[in-house]
Amino acid sequence: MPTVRAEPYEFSFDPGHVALLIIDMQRDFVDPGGFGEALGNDVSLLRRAIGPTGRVLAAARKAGLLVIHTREGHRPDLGDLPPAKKARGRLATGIGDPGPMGRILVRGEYGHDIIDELRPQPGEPLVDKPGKGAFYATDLDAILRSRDIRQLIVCGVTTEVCVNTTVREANDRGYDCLVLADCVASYFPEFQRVALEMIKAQGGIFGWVGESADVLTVLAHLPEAAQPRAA
Ligand code: C5J
Repeated sequence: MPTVRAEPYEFSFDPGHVALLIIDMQRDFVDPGGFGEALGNDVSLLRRAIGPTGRVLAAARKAGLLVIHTREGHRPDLGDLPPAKKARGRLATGIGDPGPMGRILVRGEYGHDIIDELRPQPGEPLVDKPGKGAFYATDLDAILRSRDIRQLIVCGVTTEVCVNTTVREANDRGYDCLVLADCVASYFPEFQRVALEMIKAQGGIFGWVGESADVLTVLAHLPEAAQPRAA
């Protein structure tokens, strides 16, 4: 089995059973002029993850890995938006309200969609999630199990919120997660550091933390016979 340099120890890469999971690389979080920036955040901190994630995405596609994208958001009628989530933050302009890129975190709106740089290709599952975790109230687990996926390479935003929540959910369901430090990002440098520490602490209590360059090396050398079927 190929191994990837990682912490707390090397990650054994099981080529027939690994998928790439890209979490919430949505315009409203990542693009200038979106909801994230309107809240006063510096989106350049998130945008650092775009280049490395794009390279991992291209390599994963070339290697035939299953690629899954997620988006956080809600039905246009907001029927799946818990009142507590709507009220949180006491925002003048919050989820469901008209924002700089359409109604904020509402499915079908421009700001809710994935950024152009990482646009999903036809056939790549796109999982719409109403919560922070990608397993909550979605068919992600069914999609992964139907393809016998047991390992996830994780990219996306934000490290301490939707990435961490998803990795914890995945861990409880028996998946091994390798989180790529340069492919995940936070608006808060301290949270970025600590969120990654939490994943790899105590012998990898939630998973592994690695770097995209090491995964790119492994993906480039996958024997063709070992490659999983994308769909
Ligand atoms: C947040 C996310 N931060 N995708 N969402 O609200 O992490």
